[in-house]
Amino acid sequence: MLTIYSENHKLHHGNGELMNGSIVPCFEMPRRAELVLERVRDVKLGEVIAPRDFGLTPLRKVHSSAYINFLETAWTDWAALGRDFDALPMTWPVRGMNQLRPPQQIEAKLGFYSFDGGAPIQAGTWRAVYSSAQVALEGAAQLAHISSAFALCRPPGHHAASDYMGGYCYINNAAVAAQALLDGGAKRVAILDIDYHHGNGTQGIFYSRADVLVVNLHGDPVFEYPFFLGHGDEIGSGAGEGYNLNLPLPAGTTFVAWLAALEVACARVSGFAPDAVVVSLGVDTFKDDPISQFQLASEDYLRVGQRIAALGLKTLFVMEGGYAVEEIGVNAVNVLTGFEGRSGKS
Ligand code: OKP
Ligand code: ZN
Repeated sequence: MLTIYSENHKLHHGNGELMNGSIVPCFEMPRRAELVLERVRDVKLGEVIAPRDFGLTPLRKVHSSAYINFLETAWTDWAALGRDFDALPMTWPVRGMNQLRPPQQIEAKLGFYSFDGGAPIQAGTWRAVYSSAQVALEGAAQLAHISSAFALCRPPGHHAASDYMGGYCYINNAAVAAQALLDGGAKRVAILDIDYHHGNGTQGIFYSRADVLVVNLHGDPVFEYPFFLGHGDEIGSGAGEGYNLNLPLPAGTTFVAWLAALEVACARVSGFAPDAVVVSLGVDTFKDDPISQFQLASEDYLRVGQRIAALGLKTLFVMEGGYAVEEIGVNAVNVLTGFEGRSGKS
């Protein structure tokens, strides 16, 4: 399988995040992508290429221009105040507050264009997230000639919606790729999100559309982040009614139970008869993931890949989460070798 990778992800390396009331080192770190790449090379998964530059236009199809302008300029605005530590939001315009007046001050912009404090902005963040989206776009472009590809994106994207960041995500790489596939001639695209967390951003972007089916398997938002989206009764709206499927699962979910949910997800994807599937590939469903509560083992990811291959569709894998850093390479690449019908290693 072809892998697309850009070194530019290293320009983003957040210093710390708030967890359980204290500042801890960021779980989302450059080493994650480096170890996935190392594993891709170790198992000889296939060629690794750098993405071409597809520009901003494809990003603007799923994100508002105001939001993209904010991302591009946020660090400069922040640094102009003499600040040299990571920019993080601290004030959000919640119920009853004015969301119509465009924010002027960087602190106001940070709150306006985010839903949590989990997406720090540094000097290199824009270049890193822009490149991550280009990695996804190269993967989508490659599907014109080949049947599957792996976009080794970092930072991840599925929590980012049309005009907000959060949960380590800025640009929604999977959504950008799905839209690019449609613009390249696909009539229908499915997004299968198997990251442990609900992909609220992806759901939001396509919620009222019937040309993109979004299916999510995730920790039930009654107990798990992102808490405010991802319930089973969110089925899409307007023309998109019936084209969003959430399969929330309880804490402690075993592989057997998870695989049963994947079966339901895959049946829905098949019923949609898409021209391609974009897999939001998070491996934070792993039993030793430091921020998650499912119980998948390394060898289980081989079967995940096998089941996705059985869909018989053009498939673009887009890297999302996974924070058991030492195991992330084996776990992510096991999905890919399982997909190819190769026996990986646990
Ligand atoms: C990003 B992706 C843990 C707080 C969770 C955000 C998690 C973002 C996950 N107590 N903070 O979906 O892997
Ligand atoms: Zn996740």
